[in-house]
Amino acid sequence: MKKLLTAVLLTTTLFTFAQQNLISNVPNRNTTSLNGVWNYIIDPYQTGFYSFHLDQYDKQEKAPKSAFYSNYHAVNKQELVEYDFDKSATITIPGDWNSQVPELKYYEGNVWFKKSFDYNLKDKKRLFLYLGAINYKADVYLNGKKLGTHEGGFTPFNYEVTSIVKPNDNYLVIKVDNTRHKEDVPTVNTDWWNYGGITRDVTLIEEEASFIEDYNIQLKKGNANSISGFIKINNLDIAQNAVSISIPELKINYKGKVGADGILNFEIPTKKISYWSPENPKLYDVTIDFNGQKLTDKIGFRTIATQEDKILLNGKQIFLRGISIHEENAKGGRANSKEDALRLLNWAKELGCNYVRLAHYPHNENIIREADKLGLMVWEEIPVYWTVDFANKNTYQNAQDQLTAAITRDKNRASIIIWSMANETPVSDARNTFIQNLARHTKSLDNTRLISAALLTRHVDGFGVIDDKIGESLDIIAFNQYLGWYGGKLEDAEKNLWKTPYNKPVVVSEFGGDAKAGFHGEKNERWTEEYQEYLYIQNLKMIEKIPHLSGTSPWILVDFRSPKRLLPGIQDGYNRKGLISNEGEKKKAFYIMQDWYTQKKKEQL
Ligand code: GCB
Repeated sequence: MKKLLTAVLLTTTLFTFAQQNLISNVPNRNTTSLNGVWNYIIDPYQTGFYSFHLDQYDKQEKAPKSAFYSNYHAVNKQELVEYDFDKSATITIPGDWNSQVPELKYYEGNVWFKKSFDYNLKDKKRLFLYLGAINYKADVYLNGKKLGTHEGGFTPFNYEVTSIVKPNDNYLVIKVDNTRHKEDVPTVNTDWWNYGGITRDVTLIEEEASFIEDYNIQLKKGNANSISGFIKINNLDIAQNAVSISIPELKINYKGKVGADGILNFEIPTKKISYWSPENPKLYDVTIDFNGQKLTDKIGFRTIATQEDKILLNGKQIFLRGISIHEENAKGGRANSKEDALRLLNWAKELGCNYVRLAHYPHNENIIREADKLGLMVWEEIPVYWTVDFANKNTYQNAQDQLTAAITRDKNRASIIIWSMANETPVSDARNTFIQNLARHTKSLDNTRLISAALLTRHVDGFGVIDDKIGESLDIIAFNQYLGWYGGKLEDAEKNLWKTPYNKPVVVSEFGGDAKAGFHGEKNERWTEEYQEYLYIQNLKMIEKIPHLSGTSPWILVDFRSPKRLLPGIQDGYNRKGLISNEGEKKKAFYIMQDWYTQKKKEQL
């Protein structure tokens, strides 16, 4: 058997499978989890990827045994093999390596991961490997065959593995590289930890020969009494093209036929919808039936729009009582599970929020689904952060691909009201074109939601001016400002006036300052809870007066790890702008914000 395996391995011609269209609604499909214990090999010199003369193994015709994805084992005692996954250390997947392996805390480089599994795929069925997110670059191999390479640390991707999987002893090998590069998205400089690894779920999805790949079921833009969208079938057999959508509570039982292109566009007039909102996070049971294959979901219906400088949810003006959140567990490490999501979102609820800004990249699907259930509106963002390489076409394509994947995954979630293109990007022609193109692309994929970006401002003649040109392409003018932290005097906060040429809703997407929980002093002593508390009091006095103000999402819910925050005894590798510490202690400013939101809520009623 071993000999046979070796022969097969040595004669395998490598073939790279193109990345496939993204399959959506994975949690409700027929799946097998590959989460759990995996073996890993730290490979800073990429010894398992290149020969000693730097020939890339997976570009060669045959997979040599020294390529780690061959997962080779010596067949006799004399043979030279210099790696062994099965004898290597183990790690929990999903999970970043920095918080799990002390020696990898600061590591930025290559690590190989291996999981073995059995899978009995019945005749005529198809199997897909779905990777929730890998930071940053992944080379994926199954049974020695390359499935593909993926870049971008926060969005899902999948490959078909029908012809490769076998009943026993499959080995999935993934090389993960979190080295930062100027042209990547994000670029080399960020104020968050570069957690490396397979940070979200790894899942096998079993499907029929032709199946429901994706769908969009939402209210039609501008019509609160019409549900519209599309259903997309993978590998349609035109003789069997009937599809139905049922929403029993709305007495909807729609039947339609998929076109030769595999797509059915539909529109279903309906009445008496109980609209999704923070007060009423109603989700309807929806079932799509395609040739007896049933795919279920829970979908909320709501409209979101702007009218001059107002944000209207279901036609009614709302104020976004928000908070910014990083995808990190209080004690460090990437958050991923439903429990992680609930911890963060329940804190946001306690603060009085009806809205969360999920910064600075698409978060995991669990948190979006929990926000749907809890009635929290969501801003979802891609990591076009600070100074990405705006003039570079590949960088643009990468950003657009990340946006497409996020929208494909999350477009049926009522909670998402805003897609954000960027954060604090420096104005230039190349940057303007980059963001305008992203804005156009977003609207072409989803014209039902609002778009925004967190902008920077200018100071002219004693005014803060919010006049970034790309505001023309946005529905919501959002900006970050740090009065009393990076500049400006808190005592004079109320004297700081703002103006904007845009008659659009304005959202303060960030403000705040650091405090070390438990560190007390005078209100003018930096890093104390009292300083942060005073900063919030004074900023809110100023923010109240901002024209067209429609919401705030202070920076940030919880202290988070950042390699840029080095002050000993205070920061120790953490950005301390959290209203809650990484130990879960609420700081004084938490209660200032909570009171303000209580007040705002009363004003809304
Ligand atoms: C910002 C950034 C955010 C930083 C924050 C800070 O403007 O958008 O990512 O963490 O400031 O603490 O400086």
